[in-house]
Amino acid sequence: MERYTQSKARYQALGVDVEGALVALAAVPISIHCWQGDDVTGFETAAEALSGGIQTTGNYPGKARSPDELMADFSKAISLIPGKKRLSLHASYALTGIEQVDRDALRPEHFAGWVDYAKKAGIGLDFNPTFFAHPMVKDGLTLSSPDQATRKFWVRHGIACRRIAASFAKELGGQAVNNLWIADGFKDTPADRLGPRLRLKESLDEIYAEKLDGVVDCVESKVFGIGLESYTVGSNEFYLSYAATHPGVYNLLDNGHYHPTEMVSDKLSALLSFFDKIPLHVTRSVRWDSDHVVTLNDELREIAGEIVRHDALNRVLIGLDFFDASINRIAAWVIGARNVQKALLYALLQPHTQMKTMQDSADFTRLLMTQEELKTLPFSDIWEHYCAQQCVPGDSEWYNTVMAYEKDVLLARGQG
Ligand code: RNT
Ligand code: ZN
Repeated sequence: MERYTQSKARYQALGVDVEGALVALAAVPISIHCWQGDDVTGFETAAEALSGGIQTTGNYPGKARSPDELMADFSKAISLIPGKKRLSLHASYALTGIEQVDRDALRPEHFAGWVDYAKKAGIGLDFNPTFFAHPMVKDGLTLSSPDQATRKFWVRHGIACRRIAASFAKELGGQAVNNLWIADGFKDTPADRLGPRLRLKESLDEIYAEKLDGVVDCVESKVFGIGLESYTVGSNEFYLSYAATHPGVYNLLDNGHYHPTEMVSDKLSALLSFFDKIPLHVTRSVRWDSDHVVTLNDELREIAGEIVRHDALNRVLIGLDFFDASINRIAAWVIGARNVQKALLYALLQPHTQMKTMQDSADFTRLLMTQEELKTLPFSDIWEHYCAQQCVPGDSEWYNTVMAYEKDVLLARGQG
């Protein structure tokens, strides 16, 4: 407590409202993805191998094999993460029991178990249609397929998923993000780049035709995927243009989906100039869109800085998207989500108004000095205080809880 008081005084001397920062941070929801818990496997009985150029690597023991296991693991993870949490589901995590329901026939009732779970956990739900790992992916294409039956199947899936997201919003209150990502693309130089994009546009128009309350529709672009190196139908320009011309559809930014020196932190202010919301997938790409666990690196801090300094905490919808099968999966969730919280707190503990004034008066020397000296202020004292306030373990404490759970629960599951 004494350390907190002393450290708080140092921030306050710079004009930072520390107590206000903690209140603001506690109100920001982080949408945590279900798919870190089982390596993006899902529960479909006829599940296919992961496709679409995304991949999990590693075979750390104890992955969740059933809805009950995934729910238990997720509950363990969120008990160790401060702040407001949501759960982001994929359509492939439907709870259809022994019944086999194809993706175009999914209905809200197939997610009733998740809604019950969310109600008990006191969290909101977000959703993602699953356009990969399925026999109806034809020659690598879904919504942009030249085959009418294929394209229509996936349009039906898109429509079904929006209705499921709307049911989440209705059941749980507030809004539910429904994020559409497809892997459609080609390995080698296409003969026709326009045709698939026009078909995708037509499919999206069909999917978004129905007016639904409570759904935040999002489209997620990508630069390339493994096996799809030469062309991605849903590119950045395509979806950005689509969102800009279709009110109610938003352009989701995944920070693993751009050229390596292109930064999502720099894109936020551009989109904030035109959109009232920006959905995010926070991830970490190492050499490619590898979806490593999010670390507290410069770009994460810059993304958080942009959100905070433009007063956009309620306009940027923060979601996580990583999947590492080589380490304890609960620890992966906890490390990634706590890092996003840390980055936001770090950003909230900066004198942004003063720094903007330095920029506007061309006092760049003072600005650089301030930016650098902020880095060594006693951040961890404020963070530890926040964790205690939120009734979650501090930095050196949560790990033992995860290891005890691994020993008692995860290792008892065996492989498979
Ligand atoms: C893939 C996209 C997409 C997926 C999830 C599983 O590159 O980032 O968001 O990771 O839908
Ligand atoms: Zn993503």
